[in-house]
Amino acid sequence: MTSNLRIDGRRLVGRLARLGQVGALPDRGVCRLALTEEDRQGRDLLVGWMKDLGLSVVIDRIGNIFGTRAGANALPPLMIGSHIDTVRTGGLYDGALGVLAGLEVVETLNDAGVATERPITVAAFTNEEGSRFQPDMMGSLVHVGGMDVEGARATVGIDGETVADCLDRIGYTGDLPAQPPEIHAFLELHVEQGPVLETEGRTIGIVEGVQGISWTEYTFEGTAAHAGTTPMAMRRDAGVVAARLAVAVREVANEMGGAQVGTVGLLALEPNLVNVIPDRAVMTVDLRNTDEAELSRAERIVAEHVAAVTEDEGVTVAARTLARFEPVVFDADLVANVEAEAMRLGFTTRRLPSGAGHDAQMLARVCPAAMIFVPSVGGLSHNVEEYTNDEDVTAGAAVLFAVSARLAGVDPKGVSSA
Ligand code: HGY
Ligand code: MN
Ligand code: MN
Repeated sequence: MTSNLRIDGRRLVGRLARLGQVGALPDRGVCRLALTEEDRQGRDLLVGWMKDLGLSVVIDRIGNIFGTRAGANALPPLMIGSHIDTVRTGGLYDGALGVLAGLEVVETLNDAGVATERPITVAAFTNEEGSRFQPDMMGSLVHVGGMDVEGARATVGIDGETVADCLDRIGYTGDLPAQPPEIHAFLELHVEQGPVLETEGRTIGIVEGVQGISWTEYTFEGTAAHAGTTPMAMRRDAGVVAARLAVAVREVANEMGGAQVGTVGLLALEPNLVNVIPDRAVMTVDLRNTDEAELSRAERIVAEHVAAVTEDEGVTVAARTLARFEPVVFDADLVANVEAEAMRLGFTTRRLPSGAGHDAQMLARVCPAAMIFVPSVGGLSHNVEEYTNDEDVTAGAAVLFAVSARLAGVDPKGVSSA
């Protein structure tokens, strides 16, 4: 019954462009850091669209937004979702595609007057990126009971504000208690954010799981001193320790090879002046691997480097875990379902793990979850040049619609005669 139903790719691309105007950067790209004024504006736009589509909208205590289309029966819903917060150098597609494609699924069903057996909930989770407040995937982690909501609300961000204060300020502390949901299945459409699909000329990524993530913040304390008068042997230079560790993180990833990746994305020196030896350095280390044992090995090697370099330079170190998630494998049957629908629709496919973290990895703790990838041009993301062409956006949404219709149980009686 759903074969004559098709999503409207132009409408979806139009919504992506409209949301991309919220937090638009001067030349191109988007900045909607979690719980900022720009995030509020994006949330307001999304809630308005949800209400226009007749969805009943609820917001929970960590600010997750849920818009539900009723089904013929009060069954656990199919949930389709992702996030609309971005990194500071974000693009139009990371996260937004998954939420807005969920709206497109709903609008396609509405236009056709089609009822579904079970409800469909479109979700936008708070602070998926984790750039401002760690850990990442915070809203979905709270939603599935993996993080205490008050603990999450008490989290202090990189700019010193708490999640609670920011949520209250933007008016998105909802009444709904954060409670483990009863969900039939979870689907997330997302851009690949890497080079695989484009390099191999494939349209649809069949995502088998998400690699493990390890985020650690290191604070090194040395001694501020004069850059000109202090003999080299007398220095306790926090900056040089951070620099040596940053190089070590790259070398560890290269030496381990395989799926191992390592990144130092944040590095701040104090007092950060040309003629003062830094007495403080704060930096983050992001390590990831599809294999948990290898990821743990990488963590151990980096810790050994930290001990050796701080000992050598005579500085102290404080380490703080910002995020630590083991690799996740998605529900094999649901993954196969996604693959079968993509093939039935005639798209080229390729199975792969996700290098990036996603809300789906949290929902996988409470229900069958799966993801659909579409190619990122140049493999770029977390970059203002992020781009996925309209044809691939439409293809991904078509696969999402086909799998959603099947999971939501399109009620044959519901198909309008028109
Ligand atoms: O860091 C990540 O993988 C995601 O963008 N939060
Ligand atoms: Mn994302
Ligand atoms: Mn991201």
